[in-house]
Amino acid sequence: MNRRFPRVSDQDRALVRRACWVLEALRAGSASHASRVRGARRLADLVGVPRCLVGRIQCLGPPPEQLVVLGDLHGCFNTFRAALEQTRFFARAEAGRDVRLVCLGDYVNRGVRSFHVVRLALLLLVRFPERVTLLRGNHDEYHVRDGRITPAALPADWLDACRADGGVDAGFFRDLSRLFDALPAVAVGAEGLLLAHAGPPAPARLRSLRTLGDLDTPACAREMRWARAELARENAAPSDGSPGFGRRDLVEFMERLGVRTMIVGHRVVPEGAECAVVDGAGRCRLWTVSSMGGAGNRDAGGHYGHVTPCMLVRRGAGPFRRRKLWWERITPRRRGAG
Ligand SMILES: [Mn+2]
Repeated sequence: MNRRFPRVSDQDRALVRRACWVLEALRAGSASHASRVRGARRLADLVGVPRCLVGRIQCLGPPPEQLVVLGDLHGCFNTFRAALEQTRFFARAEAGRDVRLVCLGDYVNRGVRSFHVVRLALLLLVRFPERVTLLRGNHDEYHVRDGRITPAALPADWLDACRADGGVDAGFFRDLSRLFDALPAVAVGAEGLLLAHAGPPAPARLRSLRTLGDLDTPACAREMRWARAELARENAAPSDGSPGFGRRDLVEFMERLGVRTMIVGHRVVPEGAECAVVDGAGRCRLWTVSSMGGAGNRDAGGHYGHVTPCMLVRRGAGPFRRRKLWWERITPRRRGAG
């Protein structure tokens, strides 16, 4: 079932290095905003801070004319491409329109076109570094030591497919793992918007959370890409040691940092998008979006047939309250038979 791994070309190697360089340049260019971003106690403190990349924190800057958010892709190149076509992202970005894309991570595994997804994501980042944010998911992590590659998340079908296809290029995976390490863990907007792959940091950490800068540690970033939602519970007590969060944990995190809308992927949502009001006052909302799969989607490699792939879109100028966040179904074109 696995599509053969496309041979890594010199162009691909150059693309990965170029993407690393783009992230480095973004960070270097953001140095003058670092103390404001790190020191922010609430997202509203970021008013007036332009788009910038400080450590693992992507500050989104003023709300754009159109924001597109994609959840997990898991090797589904066709849904990725269809989402871009449906929102006319490339054409609008080329025309200099104020459009933004945030991908929530999990580019690889399970689906069969993992590298196509990575390649397209990197091409977008390199072409539009001011418009594209690629967050890191728990699947976007490989460790390479002495030529041995260890994936952080299982199943690692992508790595298995590479192995079956005549061996893995350890040098390429090393470059790629460096790139994945360099991706931001969280994206924030002054209007009260926070995006992460999975969820808030572990509940035990919340009491010591004072500023946005506290999110920028390897441990915290890891928790935010592995967190498991248990909203039916008040406080999560994960038995298996993996970070989980309950409804109250989430509300505490959001209220502490002044987050009104949090958007995550990671958890599979069959409807493609789900919005949960998590506090009694109706101020804190958690959106979860899944952008992979769909019935009969051949890129999905037999997974996620029960999912209706969706994206979140926010449009419109004017005050934040007038900007509606909405979900749209992603409908990839059917490829011809054979
Ligand atoms: Mn995930």
